[in-house]
Amino acid sequence: MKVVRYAENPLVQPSDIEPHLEQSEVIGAFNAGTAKLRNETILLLRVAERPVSSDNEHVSAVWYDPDAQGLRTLEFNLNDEALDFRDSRVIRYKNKSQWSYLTSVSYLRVARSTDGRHFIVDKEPLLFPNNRYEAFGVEDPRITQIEGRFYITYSVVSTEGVGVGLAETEDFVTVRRHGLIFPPENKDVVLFPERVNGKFFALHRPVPSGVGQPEVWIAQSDNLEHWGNHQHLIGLREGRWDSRRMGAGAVPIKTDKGWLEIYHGADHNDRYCMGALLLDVNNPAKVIARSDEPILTPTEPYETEGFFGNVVFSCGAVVEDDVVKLYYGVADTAMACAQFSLREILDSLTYVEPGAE
Ligand code: MAN
Repeated sequence: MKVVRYAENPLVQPSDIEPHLEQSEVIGAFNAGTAKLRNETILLLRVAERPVSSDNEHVSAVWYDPDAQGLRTLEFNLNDEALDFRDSRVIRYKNKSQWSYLTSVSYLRVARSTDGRHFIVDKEPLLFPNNRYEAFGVEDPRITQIEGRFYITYSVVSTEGVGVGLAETEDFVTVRRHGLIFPPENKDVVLFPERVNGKFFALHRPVPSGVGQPEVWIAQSDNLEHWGNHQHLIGLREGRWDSRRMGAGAVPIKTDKGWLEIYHGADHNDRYCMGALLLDVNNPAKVIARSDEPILTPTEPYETEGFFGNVVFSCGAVVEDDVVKLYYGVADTAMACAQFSLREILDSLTYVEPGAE
């Protein structure tokens, strides 16, 4: 399959962005949702900032304190035996009964482009943590245009866990929150762009903590806020690129073969790749075909090296006839884009035997 990465990659990176917080640095501009607004390509970036460390012995975490209704900074000593700093994204207490902190706070900020390659980042965030469920940040937005309005699904992170919020905008200047649509632990919620048999559909990814695995589910709704009729959709595959973790990525694309969903999978080495899934056009809970091999793997230096390397992670694509412009976060650091042929993606899928999934 031909994959054409843009020569301009990475398209947006931390150095392009002024920090929003004082005494802070931008360490990531990644995992952006996409939309077309008139002649503009919109990237709704997940921007991650962290306080600039005062010395080499401490790291700080900043979070929204709902009681004080403002931001607070906590300092952690890197030599503290009670703490585990091995994952660059999280500060964990070895004693599991104490909650973890994130090493950065994420919020959502708009970048705009008229050619899809050169982006200008808005001065202010579109969505900044402002309630207890968003205390540690808002992350990884997906944007679906439904009946003329843009709906944003995004991860909310707090001591209560990771859940999913819904917001709505018309212009990417103002935004209205609808509250949480999936409680913890859940992520990677993507809404279908139109009703099927009169119902709205969403893909979601719960994380069972006892029995069960982080796998993709599908749910239905009459109003986008209340979801039911949950069904398990696809599972992890041992020995493959999606053996450890997975979740929906871009908004499902309606094709003559069915709904094409481009999703992410990670293996046991935490290498994140993108692959695809084909769902029945009239019954999206039915899997027709799936990628045996990923369609995009981290190979370029900007994909293999960064804050958390070996990650390609898409939250949105722009589709024009046969051309799929897949925007994707690289190494939890920056944004890139690669072009695919829709037909080639469809032709690359392996058809699932009835009853096999
Ligand atoms: C994981 C990673 C992080 C993210 C947290 C909370 O650790 O995806 O980037 O901040 O989960 O969602």
